[in-house]
Amino acid sequence: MENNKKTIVWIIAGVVAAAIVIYFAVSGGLPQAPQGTQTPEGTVAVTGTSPVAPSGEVIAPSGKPADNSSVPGSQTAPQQSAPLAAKEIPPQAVKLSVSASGFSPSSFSVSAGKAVTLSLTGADEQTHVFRFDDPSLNAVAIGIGPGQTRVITFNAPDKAGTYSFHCDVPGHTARGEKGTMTVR
Ligand SMILES: [Cu+2]
Repeated sequence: MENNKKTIVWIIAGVVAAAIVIYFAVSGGLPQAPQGTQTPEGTVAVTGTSPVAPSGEVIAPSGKPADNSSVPGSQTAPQQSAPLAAKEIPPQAVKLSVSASGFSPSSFSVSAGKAVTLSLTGADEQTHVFRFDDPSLNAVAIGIGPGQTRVITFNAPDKAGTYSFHCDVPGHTARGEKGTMTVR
């Protein structure tokens, strides 16, 4: 009788241990605090950027899902942050810098439809404006002054493919300030 009870205790302990191992394997590790600030609309990566709803959709100031093809900075557009310190760039951000020698890195990849937080840092004493070439991403724009960093959160296009971007300041694209975002 005693031995049976011990066996049952060990079986239960084994099942609990297995459940814990499976939980961490599935969840990808120890539970982490959400990256960003929680608001009623969703998680904000950096103050001023658009919140990401639990559904994964980026929400515009209008309260509706952000329209990437709208006018940059408008009520229906994904919002860029105010200038912030480089150490405030959220850990999940795709980090780009730009100077007269171009964007670094000049290419990056994102997952189709997923919320992307993109940071842009000016690495010289000039103004730069990140824009995509495709009108469907017209509102996904970041403008920075000399040495500034700003961040934008937007939903990647649902359609896989390569989306080119450039610096919109006259003369800057011609000298090589361009690159590509690959959507997978
Ligand atoms: Cu530029």
